Amino acid sequence: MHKYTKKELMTLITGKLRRNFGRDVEEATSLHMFKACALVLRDIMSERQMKTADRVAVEHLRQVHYLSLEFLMGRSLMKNAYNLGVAEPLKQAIEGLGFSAPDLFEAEPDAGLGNGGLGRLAACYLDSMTTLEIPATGYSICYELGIFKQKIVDGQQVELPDNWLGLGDAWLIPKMDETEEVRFGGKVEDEWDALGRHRVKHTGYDVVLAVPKDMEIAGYGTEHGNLLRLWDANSPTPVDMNLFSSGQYLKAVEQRAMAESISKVLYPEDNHYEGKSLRLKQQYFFVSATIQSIVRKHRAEYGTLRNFHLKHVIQINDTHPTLAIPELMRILLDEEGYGWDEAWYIVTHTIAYTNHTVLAEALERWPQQLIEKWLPRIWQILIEISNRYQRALTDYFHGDLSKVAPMAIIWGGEVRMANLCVCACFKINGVSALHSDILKRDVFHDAYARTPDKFTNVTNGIDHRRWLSECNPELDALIRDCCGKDKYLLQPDALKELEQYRDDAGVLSRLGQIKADNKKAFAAWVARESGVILNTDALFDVQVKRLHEYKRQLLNVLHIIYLYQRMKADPHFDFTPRTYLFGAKAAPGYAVAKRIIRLINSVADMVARDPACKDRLQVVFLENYRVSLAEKLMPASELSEQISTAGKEASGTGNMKFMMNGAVTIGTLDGANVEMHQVLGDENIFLFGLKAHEVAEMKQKGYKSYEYYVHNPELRAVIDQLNVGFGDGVAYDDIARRLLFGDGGPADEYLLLADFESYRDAHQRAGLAYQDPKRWNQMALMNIARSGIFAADRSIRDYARDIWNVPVRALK
Ligand code: CRA
Repeated sequence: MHKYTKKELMTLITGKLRRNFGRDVEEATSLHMFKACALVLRDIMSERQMKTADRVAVEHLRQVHYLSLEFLMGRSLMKNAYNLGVAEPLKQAIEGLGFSAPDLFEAEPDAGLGNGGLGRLAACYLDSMTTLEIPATGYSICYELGIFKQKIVDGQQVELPDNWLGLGDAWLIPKMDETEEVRFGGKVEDEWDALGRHRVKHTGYDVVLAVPKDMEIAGYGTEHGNLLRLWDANSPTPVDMNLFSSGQYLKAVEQRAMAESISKVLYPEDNHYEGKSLRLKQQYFFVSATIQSIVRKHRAEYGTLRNFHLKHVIQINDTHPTLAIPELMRILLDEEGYGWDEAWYIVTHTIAYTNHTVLAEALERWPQQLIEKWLPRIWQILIEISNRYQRALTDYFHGDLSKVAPMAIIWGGEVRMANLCVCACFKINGVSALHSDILKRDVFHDAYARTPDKFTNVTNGIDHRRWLSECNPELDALIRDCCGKDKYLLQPDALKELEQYRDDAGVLSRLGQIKADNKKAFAAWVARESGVILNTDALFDVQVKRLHEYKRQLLNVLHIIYLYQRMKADPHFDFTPRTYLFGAKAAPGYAVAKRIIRLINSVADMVARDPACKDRLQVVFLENYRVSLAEKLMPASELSEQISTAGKEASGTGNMKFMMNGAVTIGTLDGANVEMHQVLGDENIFLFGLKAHEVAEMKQKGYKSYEYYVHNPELRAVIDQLNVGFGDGVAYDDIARRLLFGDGGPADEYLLLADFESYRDAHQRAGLAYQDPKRWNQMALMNIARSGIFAADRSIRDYARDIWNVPVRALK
């Protein structure tokens, strides 16, 4: 592998400045400089990716296609430099050309093409698939606007557009010649040719062009290169072509607007389904372009699709790309002329489905009329799949409608995407052990009984190179000293070797010092950005994730109010000083979530104004939580809040980032916390709350939140204060009502009141442990040492072995 030097990189960068921007270094702005650096790295990656593509073609290798409506990539300059092994020389080259390297890295906008965990997971997996040398391609939409930018104005969330492409497009290579055509609307008719052969005739449709914008993906310590293919929606009709005919003209304008709106904006809902026709069009646009593109290349290489399932596996990230199933059927039936059974065999041996949620409001159920109107041929195919499945189920369950009905694909005028996946996919996986169990026992119980071999688990993982080595260089240095240099970068299990130092006072105090330094660095950044001064002597207690009622940010707030009240009532109340940090975006239409953000800000304000809280209690809401903010925050965090109602968080991945950076978790036995607890033991995690089965039982019996309010005077005082407010003139009686009476839905749906006391006790234990630095540092060390199983490399090895059936890079 060629090792680029500072000098070489300087030459390459100045060359780009001159050729692409007509500038000498002296005239270049930092934006030119950023783009020039990106282009230099892009060239290196393109070279490698093309070699990989050649090898895949020559050796006829089996390929993975990862379809996801979201890839939350964050920044790429540092990441790519790191993976290419040029991080140091690049920094030197930038400085050598008279620019500040840190400022330049900071100038890059986050590619925010995702909402939360699901989108970030896809990004981490691209890194691991490439590092593990799997021939793989990611596919998504090239949204012009990523996840909105969040401003807090008067304590409330305001959304601003995130136009990332101005600089972000430096990473994208448009490939006009690989444009695909996607059809919407029109009508389909049966036709027979002179020989009596049946054909489907589709007429009167609108065409949207899908233009690929490819992003190169570099792996760590390998020449292997993969691509993320982002589809940009374009209109095929230049508007003025049809000026002479007014009907045509208006239609052309309409069509143009429709086409261009498709890739305009990412839907900002996390874990929530909204049956909007634009979203359906996004899904089909992306799926159709992707499948056509894979099929086109396959045909060119093999001249037949008969071996398609042998050469490709398509992994769909949740149900959002489910239309890949009927779309591949359509191509095999209508374009290749295969019979139903042969087409179905290929489809059902190609596509695998990852489920990411059990929340009812997130399950996609598309209204029949919407699909019928926009995707008439797909609709016909769906009916056929649904009918055949229903006959098979009726047979299998001896006509028992109580089994058949919940499993049906088309039912009550809706298409149930998860059921379609369960029917057609050869594997179905959940994303943590607990979640996969819930899928088998509960959500897909009867499907599991019929086809148990389809169901499996792959616990989520994170890119430990980004989320540890890159973002926490001091900790990386300590690990290198203790765990055999850089071995852990490709063998995350090597982190275990840290355990030998669990009683080593030197290592423990160094670990403590690293955390202290990272807290100071983070506080300095917050001060620069917002003017807020964080108390770095206090325990950094952090809850950052999307705002969702099931994630229970509100439980955290209730407990903070409790601490405040105790402190006010008794100035000698003994508790460990805490700096509470929150970061969370709420979906713009999720009113309750937005109220909770405002509540956090009201409480933060009250605490900040009260001199009694000085040096003891601080609450700060970090604006615009995003990947690049998380990279600064994780290394500085000490207590990680993972407090969802048990059974609701499919996995969580933030929990793993905290753990790897030596934060200790306070959490419920939910999602991957269960597996964290398994490796950590009771002594290295602060568990509390009801277990998943207890939650179910309590709901079954009839949960009455009001009883907790009546019987626990401290909790009562907290909720009463919601009614009164916090000194800024805003009352939160709506939230109090929701907890006690339900405000339309069930009272306290997520059992905050039931878990309150146990949560408070866990906090007490955590506070006490923090008073003993040696014990705390030891816990931190054990968390880091045992976090290796949460590396995305491990997840991808699981996928490769249990689902994809592809070889992976061997460990040296
Ligand atoms: N919101 C789950 O809620 C999980 C990620 C990635 C989520 C998280 O618990 O870690 O997926 N589910 O598996 C989801 O998006 C549509 O469902 C998430 O990010």
